[in-house]
Amino acid sequence: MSQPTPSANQKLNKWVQECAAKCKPDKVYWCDGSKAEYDRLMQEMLATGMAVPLPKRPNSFHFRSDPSDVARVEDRTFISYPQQIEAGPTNNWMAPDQLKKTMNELYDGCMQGRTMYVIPFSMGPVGSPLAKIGIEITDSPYVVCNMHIMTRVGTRVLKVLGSDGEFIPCLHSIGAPLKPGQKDVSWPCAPIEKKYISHFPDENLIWSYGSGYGGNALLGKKCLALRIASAMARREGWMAEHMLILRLTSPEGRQYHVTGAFPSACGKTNLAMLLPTVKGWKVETVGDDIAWMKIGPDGRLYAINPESGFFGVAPGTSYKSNPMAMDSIKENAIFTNCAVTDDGDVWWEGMDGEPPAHAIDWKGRDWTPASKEVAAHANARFTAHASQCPIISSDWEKPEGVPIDIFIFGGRRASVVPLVTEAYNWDHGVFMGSTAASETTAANIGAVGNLRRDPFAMLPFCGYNMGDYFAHWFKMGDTLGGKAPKIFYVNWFRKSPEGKFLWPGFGENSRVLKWMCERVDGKVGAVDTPIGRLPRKEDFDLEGLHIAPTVMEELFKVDTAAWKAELPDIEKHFAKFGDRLPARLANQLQEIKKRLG
Ligand code: SAT
Ligand code: MN
Repeated sequence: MSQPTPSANQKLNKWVQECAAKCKPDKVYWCDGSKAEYDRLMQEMLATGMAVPLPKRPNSFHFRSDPSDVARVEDRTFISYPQQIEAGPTNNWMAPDQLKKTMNELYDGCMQGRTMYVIPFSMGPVGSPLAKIGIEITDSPYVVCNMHIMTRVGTRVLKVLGSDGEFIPCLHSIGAPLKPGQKDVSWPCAPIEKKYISHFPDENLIWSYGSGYGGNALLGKKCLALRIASAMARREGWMAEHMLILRLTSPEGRQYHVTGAFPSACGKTNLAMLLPTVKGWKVETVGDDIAWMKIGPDGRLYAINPESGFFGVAPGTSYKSNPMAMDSIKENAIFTNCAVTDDGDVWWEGMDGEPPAHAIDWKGRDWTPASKEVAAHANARFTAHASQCPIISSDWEKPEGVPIDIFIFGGRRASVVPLVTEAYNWDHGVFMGSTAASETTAANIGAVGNLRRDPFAMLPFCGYNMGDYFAHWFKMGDTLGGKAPKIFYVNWFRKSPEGKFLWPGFGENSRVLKWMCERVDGKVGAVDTPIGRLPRKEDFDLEGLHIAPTVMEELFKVDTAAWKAELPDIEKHFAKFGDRLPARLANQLQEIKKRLG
């Protein structure tokens, strides 16, 4: 029934055997990563009705998930150390023994009637000194196809692994065994209370059960590349961050590399693929979600994108907001939970042009513009290979990565926070990152407009106590010394008292990036304020943009009273970390208090 193992790695073969004995699949299949394999699995999913063909987009397919399985499940995500304090105040915790016992009961026979796929994958270019190898075991062919796009999959990874290489075991099951003769549904999964997305950082181990969607199931992404990798990075002296990576080139041909951390719904993918409006400047994309960074032989920080594709939010993506993303998904793409039009294309809210007169919505029902519900789920996604992005950097797969000049943090704030602020120094920058906050949108839980602190945009992704994570940032800064990237905080979302966005955003954000680059080179000055350094009016390039001087004043306004009013919330936020809060952060809070007077 099952293939002989193509792996020379005893440890891996033993683990695969153990998983098969536990999950009891009908057969075991080792993925080779070939196009033929991808095509064959897609054909099988078309045959069962799980995949819907999209004649308008060559080699592209649409999937509808179960309405209960549409996003990451943060409540069901666990960081499991023997001691709860190691998971810290921001993570769900359960002791490893208890969690494994519960999950082993669920895994028992969970793949009956299904195939167990073994996916060898590399996060980072295969063989890169920054790359890590994972092996995902899954019973979802949809997961296999997505992993083909999002990671480097197949036999070439087993070659690098060799007989004694290290790998991160990632066990995944949708948790829906089939009895003999039982008919399958188009998106099998387990009910919410049986879903577990579990991480055992001490063992570099991931166990996921019950969901087939996104970060719950594509285990290379948030589980490995952020939660497990952040814990590894701390032990090994590097950084795993929830950051986009881009390259800017000035008219003179000087290159700058930028990474940026933003909470969800702040336009990270849009920024990663921005088309600059500022004259003569060029942007290339390196990554849109995750950066792994390590200090290179010259003492600078180098970043790779561990992924090889984009798993982007579809609604709101258009030729206006992100033309390069639109061009990346013309073919060879997977769509999930979008609407499907009568002529065989996908559609979502916020796409260019008129809505279709009729479509099938993400739940498979008839939809017209008069329908009360949205056609595409708010977290509908596209999966596309990074090489399909027209502005992907020629160096996006450079094994040693690209040298980082600038870190950006940010959030969505209608008031208080100016368009851009430069940190006084590394410690102040860490303070900015650790207090990063965003107003909740419809895509978040909680009341719309509430302020949610999301330190370094890592709140759902830090694989250990976040107080220790802050300390790790200080340690990295100490090692980098004068070669550390400069740190900035941005807010594209400030509004007028009438509720209108003050800054046009999108391509115009290149003006802010240009100012940052000129600060790196010491070409322009800045104004010192209690909250950090702001641009001088005369240095900020507004050529070709019609924006009233009063609006610019508002964008650069430092409202001292409003900042003072935020301090108690920051104190409360820091207090959560108890004695794991680095003294240097408490000190930064005192400093800003003093500066605000
Ligand atoms: O579903 S994912 O975790 O991959 C995407 C996201 O939530 O950012
Ligand atoms: Mn993300």
